[in-house]
Amino acid sequence: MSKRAFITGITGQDGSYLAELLLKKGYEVHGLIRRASTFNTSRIDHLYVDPHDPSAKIFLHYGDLSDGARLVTLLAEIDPDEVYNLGAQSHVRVSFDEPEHTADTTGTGTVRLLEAVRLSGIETRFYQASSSELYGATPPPQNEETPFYPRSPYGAAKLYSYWITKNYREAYGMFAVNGILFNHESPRRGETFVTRKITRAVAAIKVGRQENLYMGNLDAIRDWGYAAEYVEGMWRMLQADEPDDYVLATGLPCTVRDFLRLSFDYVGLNWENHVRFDDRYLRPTEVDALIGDPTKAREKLGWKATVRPDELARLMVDADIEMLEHSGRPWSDEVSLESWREN
Ligand code: NAP
Ligand code: G4F
Repeated sequence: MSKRAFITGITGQDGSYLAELLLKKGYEVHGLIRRASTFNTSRIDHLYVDPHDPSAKIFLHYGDLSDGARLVTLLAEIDPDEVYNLGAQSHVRVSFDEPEHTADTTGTGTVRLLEAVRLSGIETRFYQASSSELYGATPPPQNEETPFYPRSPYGAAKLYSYWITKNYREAYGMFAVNGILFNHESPRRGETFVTRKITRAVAAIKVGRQENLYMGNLDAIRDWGYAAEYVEGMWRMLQADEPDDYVLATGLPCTVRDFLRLSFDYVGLNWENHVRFDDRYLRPTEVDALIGDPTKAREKLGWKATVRPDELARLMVDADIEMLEHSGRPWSDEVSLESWREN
């Protein structure tokens, strides 16, 4: 019997990589998708098999983290061995515009799902997508012992989710863990997060379709890793003997300015000729520096990030150039990691 997993946020960056990973490992994968008037499954279309086909191992179910009753019904029906809660309003800047919605999805959504696990009476392991945004104003390096000080409605909602996950572990003996993940990116990254915004613009400028790129704070320091590697860490957390919380990070600092330079340099352009300032991209409160210490994940889970920010920038720029130049393919990161190392 293959294991069954349930993923909220399966249509997002991480959900798509996690679904891929679990299918490769022989899992039956069930994903929660939101009903939308347009298709919102482009990141997982390549994985989809018609459920009438007996070889189908991926199944999609309509639902929403705001709808607790639906979550109970679904979990009782699917009876998964593992639940990955990746669904969220995940954009920090947007959370200042939509604080209530962010609290409802990114915060209360987590307790709805935990309650659904409890009320449906299933035995399952639970992964919560916690975030380095929890550290907010606390200076780096940050590890599992570092105090939290969130700086946005998104960070505050994730803080609630972190604690409620821990509480269900302690109160009900649930195998529930927090993965405290530092920023991780890929060619599937949402287009308005800073790395992807930069690499898409570099591609467009390179092929002559764009002149300028408007940006906010270039001084922020982030610890940027490659998303495909981080989903392996999520899975490992649920295979451990005991439930615990782990930081996943590269440990390498990089400013937004550094990432601009790396991306523009790669195609032979000077970033300073194209980047302009626009205060609409500033946040009312900023997180200045996130640099993770992933020692615990390395020692206890054997997990390590291997892709450095310079490789990440090259990988994303190439994928965006290819997408612009010829592909009908929506996500062109089939390029193997190995071939990147050779370049
Ligand atoms: P993402 O690309 O923005 O994906 C978010 C997913 O959540 C999408 O599938 C989205 O569905 C779904 N979603 C949004 N609102 C929902 C709702 N009300 N009910 C059900 N599903 C909903 O995010 P990501 O980068 O993959 O990140 C995955 C998770 O890790 C998120 O919880 C994020 O906050 C957290 N995280 C991310 C990072 C990072 O650097 N990427 C770091 C730390 C933590 P639609 O496709 O329909 O919009
Ligand atoms: O790419 P960002 O929008 O990501 P941010 O705020 O670090 O959040 C991401 O990582 C978190 C983990 O630490 C996740 F929990 C969260 O879900 C999300 O995935 O911005 C990165 C930095 C910020 O300091 C921002 O102020 O880039 C700066 N920035 C400068 N100009 C910009 C821009 N960010 C965006 N999105 N757009 C700009 O034009």
